[in-house]
This record gives sequence, structure tokens and C-alpha cells, in this order.
Amino acid sequence: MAGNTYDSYRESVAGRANVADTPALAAYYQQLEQLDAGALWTVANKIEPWQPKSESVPVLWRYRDLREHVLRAVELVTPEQAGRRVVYLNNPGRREVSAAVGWLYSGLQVMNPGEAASAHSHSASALRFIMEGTGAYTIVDGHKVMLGKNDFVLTPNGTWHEHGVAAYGTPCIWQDGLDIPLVNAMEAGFYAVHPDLQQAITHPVDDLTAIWGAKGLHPQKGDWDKRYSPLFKYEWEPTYEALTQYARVSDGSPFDGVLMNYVNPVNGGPVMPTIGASMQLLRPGEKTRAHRHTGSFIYQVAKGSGCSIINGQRFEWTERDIFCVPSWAFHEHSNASSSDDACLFCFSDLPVMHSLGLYREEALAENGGHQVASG
Ligand code: 1HN
Repeated sequence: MAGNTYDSYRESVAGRANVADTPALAAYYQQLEQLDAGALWTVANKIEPWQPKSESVPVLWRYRDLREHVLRAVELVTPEQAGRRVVYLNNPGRREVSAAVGWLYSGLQVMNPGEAASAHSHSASALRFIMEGTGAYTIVDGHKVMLGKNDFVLTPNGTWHEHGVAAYGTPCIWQDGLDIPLVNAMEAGFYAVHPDLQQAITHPVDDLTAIWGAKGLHPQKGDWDKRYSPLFKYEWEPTYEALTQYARVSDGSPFDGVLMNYVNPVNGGPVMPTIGASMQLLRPGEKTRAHRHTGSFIYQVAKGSGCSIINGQRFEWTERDIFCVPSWAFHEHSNASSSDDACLFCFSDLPVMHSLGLYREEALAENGGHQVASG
């Protein structure tokens, strides 16, 4: 009944909707409903919460639990049958939209040596983070990109892309990250299969890394007018080296440790208009302070082990585990019980938050900046 639903949104605060049900109002609400309309005061407090209320919950997906199921998919379906052979991560609060957190999708894709998945394009933007195996490659708009462990590759929206593993390689597993729930929420998703199912390689292998991958150098003929980074691949070694160098001379942030964003070398901005990514180094003994911000975040442990407290819940993670931080959830990370570096890869919708003017952040003021953890 309209009345019952509405009652739970009443607030006894000046300036907030607070109308008690009467028989006359109940009849009025029903009349409006017949006209596909409604009284705003019955929903106002719900649709305008005081602060973001994520439907997503913090989740840790342990690789040691998922890996065997991902490999099992190789026996059960071929890439030809499945299109993409993927086990996706489904946040318990977001099952209806196949999201891992917020409006972000994540899945684990597996491919055997000699296999290939056909070329397609879609409105969603995607990235891949290589978890295990050798010989993996992605072809994006005719550019072939060879991929190793902890490398990260872009397949921006509208690009033809396909993946495979060379015959000389080993079974490969990578994380796919996409903004597909966001694109679907915006009702803007198109999808196309490449007419030849496979695309021609029209450039030297890894050419974009050769052109755009030099630190602090910009090619003289660096024409690039796309809205995404021309550097499709961000390799692990230079990334870890950069973090190590940064950590040598800086304390980093009390909330994030030593964090570097993957950027578009043309303009220093995020790698794609809707998805940003970073790698974060937590030094042995390091414990960050809790803060929260708008934006949804999916982390993958690229190196080491440690724990995070997310909205008061403790999650112990180790290499290859994936976890999420929903929007406006307090979070803090710890590498306090290890003698090795811990590195967290992360992708998020921060570029959306920033470009739409929706970014906000706040430090936890109480308890010395740390949450009291359960779980
Ligand atoms: C996609 O294009 C890939 O290209 C993987 O490998 C996962 C999930 C939803 C929509 C498109 C890929 C995907 C996807």
C-alpha cells in the first residue's frame, strides 16, 4: 500500500517531508497512481537521502575459492560457445544488474594456449588486469598488445577488441573490469560483432607502448584526439619501479599510502572517460587512516597480503584476491603484519564523479581516524 511505504520515509525534521496518512490522502495517492503520477512528499526522503546510501555491500572474493571454478569453465564451454568465458563477480546487493559494486562490473576470464575469443565492440569501456599465465594478448583496433602478470590493458568504448593466448603460452586468467552497469543505467549500450570475427593486425606489435610508454617523454608526432589514453597497456615492472621510487622520497598519503594513478600521457587525465585506475603501495608496517568518498572501487591484490576495514568490517586479503569498496564507505588498509610490500591495483568510476561534479570525501574524525572492526 502507498500509505505504508510512505510512512517509513517520514522524518520529524524541519524541511523534510512529514505528512501523516489520512483516508483522504490514501485515496488521493491511489488516484495519482492511476495516472502514473505520485505525490513527491511520499518519496522525497527516499530519493533524497542525507548522504549516499550504497545498495552494494563490501565483499572480498578470495582467489583460492574462485580459481578452480574459473578453470572448470574451460572444460564446460568453449570461447566460441560462450563468446567470453567468464565467471563474473556479483555483489549481493546488486544482483539484478550483474554489478560487482555500484555501476561497475568485474569478472574473471580464462583462456587456454591456442584459444582466441572473437572481436567485438560495445559502448561499455573495459580494462583487463592479468592475474596468471603467459602468452596472453589483446588486439584493440588493430593494435596487438602482449600481456604479462600484473599488466593492465584498456579496451575503450567503441574499439574492436579480441583476446587470445599464444600456442606457446600457459592457461591465462585475467580480471575484466567494465562500466557496463553504468552504460546500461544510462540506456546507452550498443554491441556489435566484428564482420570477420577476427580483426587484422594493422600496426607493429606493442607499437603504442613504444610510442607513448616513455616516462616524461612525448612523441613529436603524438597526434591523438581520442577521449581515452593512447597507451593501451600499463606494464607491471615500470609501475612497481615508479611506486618504489616515489616511496623512497615521500610518505605518500595518510589515507592511501603511496598511490599513483594510471594516466593518459596526452593530458595527465584518467585512462578512460568513465573508468580510472591506480596502483597503491603499502609499505611493511603501514596502516592507513580511514576515509570515505563518493565513487565505487574494485581492488585487486597485485602483491603481498594485508587487511582492510570497510564500513567496520575486516577483510584479510592476499595476492590475487579482489574486494570492493562501495561509495561513501569508510575504508582503511593495513600492511602492518608483513615484512614485504603490498600493492593494490584499483579501478573505479572516479572520472565520472569528478567530471559530473559529484566527488566528495571525508576523513573519519573519531577514534584517532580508525574504525572499530568486526568480522
Ligand atoms: C567483454 O567484452 C569482455 O571483451 C569480457 O573480454 C567481459 C562482460 C560484459 C560485457 C562485455 C571481453 C564482458 C564483456
